[in-house]
Amino acid sequence: MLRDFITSDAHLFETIHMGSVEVDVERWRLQVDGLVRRPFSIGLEGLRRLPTASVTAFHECFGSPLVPASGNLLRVGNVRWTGVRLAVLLEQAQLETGATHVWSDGLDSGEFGGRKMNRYRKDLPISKALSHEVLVAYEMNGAPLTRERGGPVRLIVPGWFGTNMTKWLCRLSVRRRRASDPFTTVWYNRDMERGGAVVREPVWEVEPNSLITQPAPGDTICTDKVEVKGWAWSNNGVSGVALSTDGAATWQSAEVRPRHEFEWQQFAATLPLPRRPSSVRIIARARDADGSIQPLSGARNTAHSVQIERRLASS
Ligand SMILES: Nc1nc2c(c(=O)[nH]1)N[C@H]1C(S)=C(S)[C@@H](COP(=O)(O)O)O[C@H]1N2
Ligand SMILES: [Mo]
Repeated sequence: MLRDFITSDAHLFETIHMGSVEVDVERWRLQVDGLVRRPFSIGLEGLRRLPTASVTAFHECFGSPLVPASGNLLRVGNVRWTGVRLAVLLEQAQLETGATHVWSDGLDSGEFGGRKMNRYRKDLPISKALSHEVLVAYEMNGAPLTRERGGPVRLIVPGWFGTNMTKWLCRLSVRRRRASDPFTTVWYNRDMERGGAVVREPVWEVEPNSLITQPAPGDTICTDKVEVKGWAWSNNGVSGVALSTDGAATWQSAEVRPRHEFEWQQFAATLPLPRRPSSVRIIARARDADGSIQPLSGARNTAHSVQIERRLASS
């Protein structure tokens, strides 16, 4: 289902914590306030009159914030978003000095993880909020955002986990601290190793990850070579993908397409297969621009593998 460069709406995962929202587009306004000189609100027509920006970006769900992942969920796709740069709206509002975060609110309310909430609230540091790739989007893959995708308008934070991309967006508020709400402080934080120390960090930047799309699991190959293809992605871009057919003893480098914008990158290689009939497990492992490599087990970005059957051609 994920062989195409652009993932169709039908093939893209969906994550909704508390229930989707039917928004009355005629009455919907986005409020921009907080530490700004000129707070304002804007409707959908107003947003559409502002300069349009688009970005192609991989889109990945972190997984459940209640149950730590022990393996790769591969809740991922690659889509094109269109809307207005968040920086354009913040410029119009005129930031006050001391602003450090932008809080984003979604209109959904309900219960999750034993807590009752009347909004979905996330936050971004101001440096990311002002980056040119961050959008207040009203289209996905050239079509208006559907209700399930967070229409009419959602936040898009390319390179960062899906949880940061607030759907049914209704308010952007500029602040001088992080939001102390369940989705920013109780959930979606994790311990990361940084220079030898363990640091608790928000679930922001996506680490290297990859997915084999060809061959498919269980495919039968009757030649002594197999063509392997797939996608690799990471917040800061993937610099290499290595493939193994001998249980991670030896690795062969794949060709990796250079990255444009925040899109996922195709990798491809032709691997030799044993001469005798056997089961072969192909493992793929991506390395990002900082040299960080996918682990072989136990992590949410565990290297993906596909098992195929090497057979002899019937004569
Ligand atoms: N308002 C709101 N925004 C939300 C969510 C939500 O539950 N409510 N889920 C988040 C999570 S965890 C992910 S992974 C993405 C999923 O976006 P998608 O369903 O369009 O793939 O939306 C994010 N934005
Ligand atoms: Mo998610």
